[in-house]
Amino acid sequence: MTRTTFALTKLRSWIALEKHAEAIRSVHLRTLFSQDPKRGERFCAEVADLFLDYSKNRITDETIQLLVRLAEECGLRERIESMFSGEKINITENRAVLHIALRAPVNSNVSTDGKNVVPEVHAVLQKMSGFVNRVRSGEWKGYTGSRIKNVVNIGIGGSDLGPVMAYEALRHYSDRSITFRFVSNVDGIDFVEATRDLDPAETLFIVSSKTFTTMETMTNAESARDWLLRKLGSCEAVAKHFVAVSTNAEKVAAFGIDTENMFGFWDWVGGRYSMDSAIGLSTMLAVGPEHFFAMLEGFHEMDEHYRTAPFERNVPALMGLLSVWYTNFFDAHTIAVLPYENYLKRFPAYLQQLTMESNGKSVTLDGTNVTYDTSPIYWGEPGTNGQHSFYQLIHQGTRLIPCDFIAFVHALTPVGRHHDILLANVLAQSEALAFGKTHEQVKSEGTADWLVPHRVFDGNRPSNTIMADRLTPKVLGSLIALYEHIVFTQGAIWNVNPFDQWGVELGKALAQAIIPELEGTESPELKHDSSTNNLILRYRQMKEMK
Ligand code: G6Q
Repeated sequence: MTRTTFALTKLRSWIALEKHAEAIRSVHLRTLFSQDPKRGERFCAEVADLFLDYSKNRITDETIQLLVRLAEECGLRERIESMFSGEKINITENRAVLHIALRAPVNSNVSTDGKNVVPEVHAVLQKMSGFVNRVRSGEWKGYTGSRIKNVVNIGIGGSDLGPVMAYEALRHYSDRSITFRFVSNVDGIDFVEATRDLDPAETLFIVSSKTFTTMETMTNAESARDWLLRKLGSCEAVAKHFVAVSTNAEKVAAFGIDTENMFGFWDWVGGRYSMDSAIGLSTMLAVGPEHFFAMLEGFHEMDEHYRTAPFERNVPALMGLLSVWYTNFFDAHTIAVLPYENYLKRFPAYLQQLTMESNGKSVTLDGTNVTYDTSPIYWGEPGTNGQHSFYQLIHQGTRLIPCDFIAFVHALTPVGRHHDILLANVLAQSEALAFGKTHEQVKSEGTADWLVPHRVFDGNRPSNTIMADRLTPKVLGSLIALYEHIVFTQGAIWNVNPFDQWGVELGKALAQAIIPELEGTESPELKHDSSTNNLILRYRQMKEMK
C-alpha cells in the first residue's frame, strides 16, 4: 500500500496544518498556559510504566486533532496492522518487519508467510537462557577449565549499539563478577584496548553478526581468534571461547564456531531493531534471563498500546506526530534526547541509528523524490552534563530544537541529595525553555540596559518530558519500543521505508576496492577522482616512510 509523494502535501489535513501552523507560530507557550490553567494536566498520556507530559509543546487541541487526522489520512492505522500481521512492508528487501514478535508472549500468534514465528522466538530465548545460566553459574568452562569472567561482544551497527546501550542502561542489575566489553570499530585500537587486560582462558567472545560477512566484525573476530590461539595454543579452544549470534549457519561453521553454540534470528528482524533478539545475548549474560524477560514484557506492553490505543492517547503516535509537526511545519532540523539518568548515557547514540538509518530517506515507497523533509537529526547527552555544554544553543540560539527529557523518580542507588538536585534540573530546563525570561523581567532585576538583550530568554521552545518510577529492565524495554514506534509513525507519514538502509552500501563497496590499493605492494593504476587518487598516493608514500 503506497501513496504518491504528491499526495502528502496535498492531503486536506496537511494543508490545514500548514494554515494552523501559521497561526500557532506567533502564540507563546506562556499564553497557552495562562489561557488554560489545567494545560499541564491535560496534555499528558500514560503507557506501560511511562508518563508523558507533552503540554510544553507549541500545540492546541486543534493541533492534535489535525495531526491525528493526518495520521488517519496517511493510513497509519492500516500500516501498523500490516506490520503486526507480517506483511512484507520492507518492500525494497521483500521482508516482513516483525521485531514485535521478538517480545510476543509464548502463547501468542504472530505470522508471516502463513507461519507463526512465536514458537521459534521462544525456542531461541530458551536456548539463550540455558547458555546464560551455564556461563553465569560457572558450569560453562573455558578450554583450560577456568570459569568465564569476561564477555566480549564483537559486532557493529545494529549488532553493537543496542547491546552496548542495554548493558550500560542495566548495569545496576548486572553480574559485577563478569567484565563486559564491546568491540565494533575496525580501528584495531578498539580490539586492543578491549582485550589488553583480559586473560584469554577466562574470556568468551560473542560474534554478533546477522550476515556473518560484515567486514569490521569479521576482521575483529579473526583478530580475536588469533589472540586466543596465540595464548591458548589449540584450535579446539575456539569452541569453548566463541559463540555466534547470526542467521548464517554456514559462515558460522566455516569460522570454526560449533553451530550448537549459535543463536539464531530471522530476516524479518532488522539490525537496528534486533537488540531484543539473540543479539541481546550479552545483555542476558549481564543481567540474567529474568531481567531480560522483564525487558521483553516492557517492549510488549508498548507494542500493544501502539497497536490498539486511539491516536489521541497513543504515546508513540503522538510523539511521532509531534516530531513531524516540528520537522515539517516549524523547519526544525534536529531533536535532542536528554536523559537525566546516567545509565542511559548511550541511549542517544542508540537512537541515532534507530531514527536516522530508518527515516534518513529521500524517496517514497514508490520511488519518487520527497518534496518535504524527512528524519530530523537525533542527538543528545545525559543531563546535567549537557547543561554546561550545548544547552546554550537550545535556550538562546537561532534554531528551534525540540527536546525529549527523560527522568526517573527514584535513583537506583540513592546518594545524599543528588537525585533531588538532578530532578530539579530536568524540571527547570523544560520550564526555562518553555517560558523563558522577558525583557521586562530581566530589566526589573536591575540589569544594565546594554546587558538586557543578552540575558533575555525568548522561551517558547518545545519539549516532552517522559517520567517513570525508576529505570528497570521493563521500563527500558518500553522506552526502546516507544522510539521504535515513533520512527514507524514518522515513516508512515513521510511514506518512506524505515526498514532498509541502501545509503550505507556505496561507501562499503568503494572501501572494498580501495583496501587492495592501500595494502598492495605493486601500484595498480588508480581510477578514482583526482582527490581520492591523491590521498591514496599520499597515504602510500607516508606509509613507506614509517
Ligand atoms: C541495521 C543495519 C546495520 C547492521 C550492521 C551489522 O539496521 O542493518 O547497522 O546491523 O551493518 O550487520 P551484521 O549484523 O550483518 O554484521
